[in-house]
Amino acid sequence: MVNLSSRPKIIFIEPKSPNLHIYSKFVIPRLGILILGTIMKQLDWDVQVIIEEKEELDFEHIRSADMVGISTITSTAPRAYTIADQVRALGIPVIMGGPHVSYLPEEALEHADFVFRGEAEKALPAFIEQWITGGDFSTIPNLSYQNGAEIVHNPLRELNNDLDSIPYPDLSLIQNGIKRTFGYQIVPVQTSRGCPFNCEFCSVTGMFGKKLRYRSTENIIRELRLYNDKKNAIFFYDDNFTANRRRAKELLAAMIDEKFKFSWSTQVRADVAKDPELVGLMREAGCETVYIGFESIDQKNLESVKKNQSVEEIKSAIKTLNKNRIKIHGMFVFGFENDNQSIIKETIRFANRSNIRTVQFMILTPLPGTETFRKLKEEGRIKFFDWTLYDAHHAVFESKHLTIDELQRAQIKGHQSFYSIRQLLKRALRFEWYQVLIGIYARHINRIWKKKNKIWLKVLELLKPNFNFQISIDFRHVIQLPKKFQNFKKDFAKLNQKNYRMDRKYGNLKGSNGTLSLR
Ligand code: B12
Ligand code: SF4
Repeated sequence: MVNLSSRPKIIFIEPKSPNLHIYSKFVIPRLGILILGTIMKQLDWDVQVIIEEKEELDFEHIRSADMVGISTITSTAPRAYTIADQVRALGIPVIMGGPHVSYLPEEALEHADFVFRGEAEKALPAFIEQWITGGDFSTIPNLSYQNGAEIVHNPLRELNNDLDSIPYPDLSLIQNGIKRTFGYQIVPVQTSRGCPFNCEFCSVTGMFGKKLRYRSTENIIRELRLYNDKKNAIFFYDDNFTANRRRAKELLAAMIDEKFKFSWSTQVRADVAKDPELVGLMREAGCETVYIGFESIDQKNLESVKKNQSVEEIKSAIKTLNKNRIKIHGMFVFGFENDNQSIIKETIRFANRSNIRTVQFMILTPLPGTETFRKLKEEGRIKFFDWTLYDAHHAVFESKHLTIDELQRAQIKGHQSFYSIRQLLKRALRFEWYQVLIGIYARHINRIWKKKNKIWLKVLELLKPNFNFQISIDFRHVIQLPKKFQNFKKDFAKLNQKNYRMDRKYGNLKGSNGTLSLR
């Protein structure tokens, strides 16, 4: 039996990203801890949600909690573990969840008392009941925990098919709500979970299943009414908003009937354009921008990761969406098996010439739990295991035809080219002021990113000629190299001195725990 005050307190934390990414300015939380926080509030707990990207952690304040819940993806896992260690040092129990720890619960249990794998809306209240009464954890679905010397992984519960039973996330659990960007509040709403596709690099299906699950249209509309303000911009967090066209049309028709004042954006696949009526309804219902994972303009690449998408579909999607005045944020990935310098060049040229408003060139990232991770690890091609680098902006594995350095440079080149002054002028001449603004912001982010990652880029350059060994940087950013690389060590030592100077000016260069050093 735990000794608790009459109104126990739980603080949920979303740790900040270790590095800049293209969305850095748009601080929007993931929904998991907001929903779980709402459930805990309904159980009469005092709940607070801290988004570290927005608000610094104050451990004096955290000390007042009876329990701390941390949510993490792969790139924020090291930061999540550091926070967990600090919280546990205060004698407060820590629970953890999110896609990274769902796949690597043993790793997380070195820092947390309990780990929830997969969805937790049902498991958390059941756990809390047992925790308070000092009961039996073996009955709690999805829970991993240490029982003496043994680690126990309870079986996973079937995915919840009744999404209407999940409460609307209470955004007021975040102090001062979600930060406004350019005067707008971006409001996260999720209408479905799961995706019927199974792209090898994606961790969504492992977490949320291949079967699509939907909330009812009435349930969604009721939530949307709470945000009916033209200063709001809804971001539908669905992985594939139009996966079921019939239900998407039903929802869109209801949104049109409501005459909502807000604009919205979401993620769709290129195949959305196969149904022009659907695209027309999206526009009519206020769709501003769609985020599309085009991934590659090389058919072999698309097939190699089972994307189930053709290059023709990409081109047709761009045409149809533009015709309907829906902006496109195109996401391309470098590092697939067939990628070489000429495909990279072609992809960048394609992005520049197509009417895509904003782009993101990412680097294929072997996220734990995915087929890509399994294959690349088995083939010994993953060279860096520092999770802070797993943010789709750092090259961590050897691709077939490109060195790690070349892969990294390809991504930088992509952004430099798409957001070049020349491209910005072209957009200005077309009076696309929003794109010009985003372009200026992207140029700024790219510049800072390169400065902050100077050491990283240098490391890749130095390692280029002899990259046939495995390097691992651990969470304290210690890089392990075979002894024979003495020259490298000297260069590295020089670099590290610079690093100290830059560190003061730009903040931490390599994550939260200090500088890169040789062991
Ligand atoms: C919205 C979103 C974003 C937003 C906001 C991100 C943010 N604040 O982190 C934006 C667009 C900025 C973004 C950016 C990125 N994203 Co993103 N994003 C999403 C998306 C689509 C929805 C997240 C969400 O709210 N899900 C719904 C809620 C209900 O799920 P949840 O938060 O995971 O919570 C449930 C469980 O995980 C668990 N749980 C979670 N936390 C906790 C905590 C406790 C204590 C407990 C008990 C349980 C628990 O219970 C919850 C309820 O069931 C997901 C895909 C997805 N379907 O989840 C990808 C996803 C999270 N993103 C991903 C990635 C890779 C990125 C980027 C690195 C790359 C990129 N795309 O640019 C960046 C980095 C962002 C960062 N934080 O550093 C990956 C992460 C995979 C991984 N293992 O790391 C995902 C899963 C997509 C994928 N393709 O695999 N993203
Ligand atoms: S990348 Fe998109 S389409 Fe592919 S499995 Fe993930 S969510 Fe589905």
